[in-house]
Amino acid sequence: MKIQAARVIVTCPGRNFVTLKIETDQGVYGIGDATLNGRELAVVSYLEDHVIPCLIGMDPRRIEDIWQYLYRGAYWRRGPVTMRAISAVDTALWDIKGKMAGMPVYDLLGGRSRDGIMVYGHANGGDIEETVDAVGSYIDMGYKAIRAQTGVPGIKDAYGVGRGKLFYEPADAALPSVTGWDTRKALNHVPKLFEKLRATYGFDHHLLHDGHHRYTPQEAANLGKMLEPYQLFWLEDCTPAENQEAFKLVRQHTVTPLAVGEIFNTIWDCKDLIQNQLIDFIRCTVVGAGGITHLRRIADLAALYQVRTGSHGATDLSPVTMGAALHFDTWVPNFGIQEYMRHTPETDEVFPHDYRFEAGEMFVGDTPGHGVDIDETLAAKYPYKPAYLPVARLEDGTMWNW
Ligand code: CS2
Ligand code: MG
Repeated sequence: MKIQAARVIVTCPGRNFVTLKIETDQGVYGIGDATLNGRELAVVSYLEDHVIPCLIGMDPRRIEDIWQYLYRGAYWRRGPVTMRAISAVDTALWDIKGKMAGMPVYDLLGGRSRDGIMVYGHANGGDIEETVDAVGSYIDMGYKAIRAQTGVPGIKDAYGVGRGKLFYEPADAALPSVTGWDTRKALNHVPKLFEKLRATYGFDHHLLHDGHHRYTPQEAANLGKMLEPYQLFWLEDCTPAENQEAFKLVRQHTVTPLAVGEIFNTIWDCKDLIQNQLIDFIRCTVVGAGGITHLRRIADLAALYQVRTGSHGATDLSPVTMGAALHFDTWVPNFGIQEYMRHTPETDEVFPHDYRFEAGEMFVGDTPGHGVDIDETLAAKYPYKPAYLPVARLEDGTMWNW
């Protein structure tokens, strides 16, 4: 069996997606997601110019060997561009293997560990009242877990506050828009949101919050401590994770569970945080961390330390990633939660899929492979549109972490 052709499809049904389609000489094909929000075309070139020429003629059944070939063979290891390209190949190959075997990917991995996948949605609002209402509507939709973000008085476009209620989309401009940040104001405000949420809805639902890399370790520790009475499911990206020692300081001061990893690419980014038991949830996902083959290694390492998975699932990860992730989640023993930001109806149409949402959980179907396809004719109607994530600046103009 041989890989006969592979091509990259770029489409923008409301937002940009990069998809790799691998075709075999036996008529079976597989697809993988290679979307890197705001830097999409770098991965397109990486795949078209440097990966696809090597793939032609290879045996698509050798998933592990092809993974090692692309990782070791590049010499330049890791990084978001390389690892997204590897992930797209890997995901497409698992799709092909599933189709060949007549089995869904979760069965190839070892079978079901659970029926439904608990997901969390994003509730946000311009102020506390609006966010409290938004959380209420997620509860009405059946969600068991909800991420809550709110606008902060005095901060221009605080992180996490979108325009739409269901389709929060941060990459919103042809050049990065400028948002503001002020840690003091956020620290005054965020605990009040959770106080109000618990007073309004009680403690039956899981609540989550994303710090989006904004706080210093000391500030993050302070926030975690202030949030303790509200029993969060997790506090995410409370401080940047390049210097992982920083999490020691946070950990020493708070029992609020910590989640990190949506921008990690490999097990090497996760290793110290996991082995030193500095986090509770690892946020790596299929597209971000080298596909199913590599994510499995990360989850197995995490399991040794009772760290659970909590895969990134923002709208910039295509339905292909969502499908593959849900198969992974259906199997992985140390599953925690899955993020689920809904895609727009246009996106769902371009990527027909068999996963579905019901009562706060997602369910995968039994279609062989990962169960997500791409309608290429429809995809061609939505050409690429440059779109960037915002940047953040402090009041005096200093660049901060968006
Ligand atoms: C966020 C993301 O979902 C999350 O937790 O941090 O929305 C993130 O900002 C985007 O994926 C960036 O592309
Ligand atoms: Mg996040």
